[in-house]
Amino acid sequence: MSNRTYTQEELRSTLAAMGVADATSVERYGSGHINDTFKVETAAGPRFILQRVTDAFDKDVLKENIIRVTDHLKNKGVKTLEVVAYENPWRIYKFLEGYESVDVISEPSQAELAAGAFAAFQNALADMPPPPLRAVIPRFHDTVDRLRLLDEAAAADVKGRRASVAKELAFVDAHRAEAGKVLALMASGDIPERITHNDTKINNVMMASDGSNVVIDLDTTMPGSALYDFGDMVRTSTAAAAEDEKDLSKVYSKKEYFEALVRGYLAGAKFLNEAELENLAFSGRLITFTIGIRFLTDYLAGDTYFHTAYPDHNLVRCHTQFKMVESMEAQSAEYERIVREAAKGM
Ligand code: ADP
Ligand code: GN1
Ligand code: MG
Repeated sequence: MSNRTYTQEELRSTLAAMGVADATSVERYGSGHINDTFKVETAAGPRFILQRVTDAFDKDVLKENIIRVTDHLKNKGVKTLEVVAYENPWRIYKFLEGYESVDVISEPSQAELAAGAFAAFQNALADMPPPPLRAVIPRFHDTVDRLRLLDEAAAADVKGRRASVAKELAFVDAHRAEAGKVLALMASGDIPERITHNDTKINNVMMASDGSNVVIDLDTTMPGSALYDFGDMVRTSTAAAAEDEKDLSKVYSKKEYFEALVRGYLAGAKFLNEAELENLAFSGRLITFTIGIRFLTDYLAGDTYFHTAYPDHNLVRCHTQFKMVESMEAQSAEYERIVREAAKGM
């Protein structure tokens, strides 16, 4: 689904058909990997985000989820995305004026704030009335299933890339044993299912200079584990460099960002049980490993899922993820200690 192109005419007629007839400019926007996102300026003044959602989602389920989640948050007085129009595969949101997202954190306070934002988001959705939100992509964070999909892509080898990724596949093999740990704890009931965001990448929280924030990219909000949300925060919010940094000496997990993240998350996520607390540090390694597997799978499959800007973009991203896993492994005793200390004060 990468890099679909659109004519201005197509974009403007889509907008007009959805009630925005006075667009003065429509430009690609942001650095999301999944949807096609555009910033829209209008003659009357208000700005909008126009998005075409990926074909990888079940779009009817997605629309229903987005409307239920944003309505629920709005009713609780939590600032959220405002849907202006939604006609699959397109939707229009109000532009969040005064808020910005970053791809890499530059100070610990941003990690603390983002973690608090996602904890508040989980708290606000804890009392969503039934029925449960349905999955837009089944088994989204199921690492064992992601390994199966990687094995399939490696066996099919549609682009003839397998021989060149022997080292990466060996890294995966060396980590297979840990893949099912959280799944087993969920199956036994030790780790509860909660409504979670499931894509807590740092650029999915918009921040304002006064410290207020809005959690965005609600596409994967559905039943999941708090550990997956925390893990993805560790993956992106503790990274010293961009997800596609080619110089791996710059890529590592920063302890002071991890400390800030734990502080921010535990201050808000009072609901965590013992098994969740015990696995918080591990969840960072697990989700980072899982996303690395997904980038590698997409590389082998011919770059059909994540947006890419150049031919080996997904492989470069896989390398940063595996380097982050190694960095977290090297600091695992310290990371475990940080969580234990912070949990004492809960
Ligand atoms: P993707 O699923 O492809 O990541 P997102 O919904 O996260 O798409 O949007 C991509 C980027 O666009 C975000 O990281 C953010 O910078 C920007 N963005 C999305 N929605 C809004 C909005 N309502 N107002 C301002 N910026 C937005
Ligand atoms: C995607 O949509 P975006 O860019 O915020 C992906 C996440 C990955 C992330 C890796 C729906 O996030 O799961 O962790 O890329 N989202 C989806 O950067 O697959
Ligand atoms: Mg996003």
